[in-house]
Amino acid sequence: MTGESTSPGSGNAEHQEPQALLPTLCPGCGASIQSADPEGPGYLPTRALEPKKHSGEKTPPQRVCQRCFQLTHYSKMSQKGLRLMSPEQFREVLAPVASKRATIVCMLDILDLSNSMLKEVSQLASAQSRILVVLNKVDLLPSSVKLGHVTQWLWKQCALSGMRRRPSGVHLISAEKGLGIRGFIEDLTRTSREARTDHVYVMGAANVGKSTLLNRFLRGHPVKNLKTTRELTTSAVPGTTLGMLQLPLKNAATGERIVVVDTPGIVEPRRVNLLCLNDIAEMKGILPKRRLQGVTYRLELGKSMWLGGLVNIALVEGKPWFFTAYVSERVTVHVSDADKALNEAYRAQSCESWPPLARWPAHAARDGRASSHAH
Ligand SMILES: Nc1nc2c(ncn2[C@@H]2O[C@H](COP(=O)(O)OP(=O)(O)OP(=O)(O)O)[C@@H](O)[C@H]2O)c(=O)[nH]1
Ligand SMILES: [Mg+2]
Repeated sequence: MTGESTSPGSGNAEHQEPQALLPTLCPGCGASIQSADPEGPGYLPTRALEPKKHSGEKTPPQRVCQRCFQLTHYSKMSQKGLRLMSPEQFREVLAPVASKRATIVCMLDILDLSNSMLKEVSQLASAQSRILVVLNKVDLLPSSVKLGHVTQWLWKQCALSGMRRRPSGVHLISAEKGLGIRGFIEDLTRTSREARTDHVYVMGAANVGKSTLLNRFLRGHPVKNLKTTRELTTSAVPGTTLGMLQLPLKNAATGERIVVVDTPGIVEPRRVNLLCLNDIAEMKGILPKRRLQGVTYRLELGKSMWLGGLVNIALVEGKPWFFTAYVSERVTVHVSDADKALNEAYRAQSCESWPPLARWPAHAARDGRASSHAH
């Protein structure tokens, strides 16, 4: 799966066999392109590559696989399109990184820091490599939060996380809104220069925003994109990127060149979005779009707080306590009696919850993680 995305055949496309026009990798997700198995990764029907006669196209434009096309244009994907890599598969795909001198960008998600701080990433870094930690999606932090405090806290979390070595730097960014990108690029080129490498691997848990960061680079400023390629596929579905895609860039200020590589996300089984795998609308809905605003409830003994139908926090002993939930604007928060929460009939009729409570028993039965108890 490794390699650089290539554009479809050049020359007079009309006189080539459709099979010969197949690009090697999907420029959206990095999967190897194939036209044999419609349910497999990288599927692209050969007819999609034939130039449209009426459009006067000589060379067909870069085509993405069917899965990327559906995700991008219709926000949909078949259940079979969901490709969650096991840790073993992940290690296999990323094995080449371990033998390279590289800068490793370890990307974390402010929405779920503890489950995006992955030891695998630092374990994959070779002895000559440097690690930069970036905490993404800071656009979602409440405006009262001081970013300087978050940076200090992030350094501490890195030290506590068991990372193999101290990162060369930490950055708070928003790949989507472009916050912190300039400082990050400066540090990235400086770190790569010091490590005497031009290869940068962006790694991390699924859904943290790796491909969104590369798309930000694609749009240029403060880096110049040296390759004409379409945008990488991004989505709320974990496991969107399936292979490695390279993006050669030039630092607009210093002229230094680096090759930034997008990688598949590691699937951390405790991430809450995995509870919504059956429904792409839910996966989208639980990701906040606006700054988070806390919703506070005072829980008394025997009461419990529902975060949609995904999480139930019950006060099972101790004094009344204030709980503040930071969730997507679409997720409902409400309080009920703890014993009612465990009552099937209550769940069935509580249709005001979103994501629906009806899904909760299946998740809870599957992995026992949907409920947490506060003491
Ligand atoms: N609010 C906010 N959302 C972001 C940001 N970056 C990414 N996202 C959202 O996070 C989701 C995942 O983004 P991707 O770029 O596909 O994540 P990824 O790490 O490449 O995911 P995989 O390919 O599955 O490993 C998408 O819904 C993005 O819109 C950000 O800076 N702020
Ligand atoms: Mg991706």
